[in-house]
Amino acid sequence: MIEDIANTLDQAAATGSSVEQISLSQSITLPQAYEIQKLSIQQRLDRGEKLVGYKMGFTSRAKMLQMGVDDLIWGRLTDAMHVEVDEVIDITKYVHPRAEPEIAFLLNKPLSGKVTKEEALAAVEAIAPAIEIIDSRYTNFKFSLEDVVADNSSSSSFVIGEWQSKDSNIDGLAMNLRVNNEIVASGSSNDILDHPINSLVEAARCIGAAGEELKAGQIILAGAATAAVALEPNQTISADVANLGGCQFRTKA
Ligand code: OOG
Ligand code: MG
Repeated sequence: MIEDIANTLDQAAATGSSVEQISLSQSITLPQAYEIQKLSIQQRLDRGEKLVGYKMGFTSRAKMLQMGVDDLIWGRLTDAMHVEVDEVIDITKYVHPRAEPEIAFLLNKPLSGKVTKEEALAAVEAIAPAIEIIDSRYTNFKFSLEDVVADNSSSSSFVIGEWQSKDSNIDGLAMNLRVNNEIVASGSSNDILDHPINSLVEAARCIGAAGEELKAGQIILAGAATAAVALEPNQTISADVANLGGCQFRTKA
């Protein structure tokens, strides 16, 4: 049953088609949901994709309120999910994509289990402004906690801006999401668990509890500072994070 759900979600993601929420027809536990996520991402890895990091979700109130889920979640990132800065994506390949402004950490040391903020920062090689493109595979972007976790926490694509020094200040930075240069969502880096480094601490804890570790060279997305915004054709979407800079991508007309 777990395998069947994992296959269904993998195929939905691969073909950009929606499926019914699992929780409408059967009940799964949170550990089972993470097991489904792992199996469905394994299908991608079996097709040659590489694991490049992890994403944290529901690390801000804005996101919890938008989606009605208030537990931290995480998902896996593969190389095929990476969208280059200025790349033009075809949103017909997605189900109902949304964009959200984030901060990314690049690691130069492994991290796992209970770590302090200082230990987390000591494992950071660089920090960058980022955009996550989330795309729930469930009809109408509706899900329970277990549903979204099984669906790799809606992870779909991500854009990373230029890497900045690990010593960059990331405390209380204004973060904006713009569509065609107009601000559509604004927040602060401290909307992410009071400070984005806390998200890396949580990533080490959660992923450690799942028996995995964050590795040198991996990217960790800290989670969105604002609600996500639905994508439409022919848009330029950018995120800027005060002194960290910004990044952008476009959608095909
Ligand atoms: C779940 C993913 C949440 C974030 O940054 O909070 C997330 C969703 O909103 O569909 O990526
Ligand atoms: Mg996100």
